Amino acid sequence: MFLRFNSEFNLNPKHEILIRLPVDKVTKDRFTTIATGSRQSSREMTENRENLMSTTGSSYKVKLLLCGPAAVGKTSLIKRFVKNAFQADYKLTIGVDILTKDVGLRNQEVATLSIWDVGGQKRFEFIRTTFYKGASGAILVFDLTRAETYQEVTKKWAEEVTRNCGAIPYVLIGNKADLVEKVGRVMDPNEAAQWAAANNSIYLETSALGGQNVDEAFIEITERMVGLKK
Ligand SMILES: Nc1nc2c(ncn2[C@@H]2O[C@H](COP(=O)(O)OP(=O)(O)OP(=O)(O)O)[C@@H](O)[C@H]2O)c(=O)[nH]1
Ligand SMILES: [Mg+2]
Repeated sequence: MFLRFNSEFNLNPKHEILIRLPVDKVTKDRFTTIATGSRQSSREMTENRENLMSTTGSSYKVKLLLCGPAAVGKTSLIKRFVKNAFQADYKLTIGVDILTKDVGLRNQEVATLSIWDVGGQKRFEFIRTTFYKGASGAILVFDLTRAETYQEVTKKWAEEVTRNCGAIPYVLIGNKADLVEKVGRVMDPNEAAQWAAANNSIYLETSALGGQNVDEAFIEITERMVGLKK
């Protein structure tokens, strides 16, 4: 079942949003919402569907949010984690995209993550908190080359997640670590680490381009969500 929106987002009619509602037994009650623009190719849609259907026999099913301002690399981190791929072109996420991924845990059990990739563009602000319901954890992402994104994440996004989800675990990520050498440090990583520690969390620097710390970040948040780590 599909709902179509376009006028609400003031988008070109071609960029309509599809929201796939929870479907049927075929997907074994997987989370099935996939809201995306026409920019998502049919191949990606198919891959999403395959991801939804490939998970079986997991011990935990948890909803994970990827939050943070536009173009910090949320979609890229997920793509690296789920498909081990990277795309240099920026294609903004319209509304939200959802993928699932099974994660093997150190206690030999499996957690099925439903990863909600929340579009960070300001134009989606009015709708995005509706995606937060039922989340067990969040990855908060900022861009190591843009200091203002750190401010936005630690002030606005963290507060928004807590307000809508309660005190769920999260991990703070500074992404695009591969660019730090070229651009230089635009914010103090110790400040990020201290902020994370003060909020009972940890801070990691990642590169979706090279893969640095990407798996580690997703495994860290998964272990926190299922209670294997505090
Ligand atoms: N060099 C480098 N570029 C990156 C990295 N991660 C993402 N990018 C680039 O940054 C741009 C934005 O990445 P996205 O993953 O689309 O950003 P997003 O946070 O999903 O953006 P919204 O969907 O608008 O919220 C793209 O051009 C990516 O290729 C990284 O680790 N290193
Ligand atoms: Mg995105």
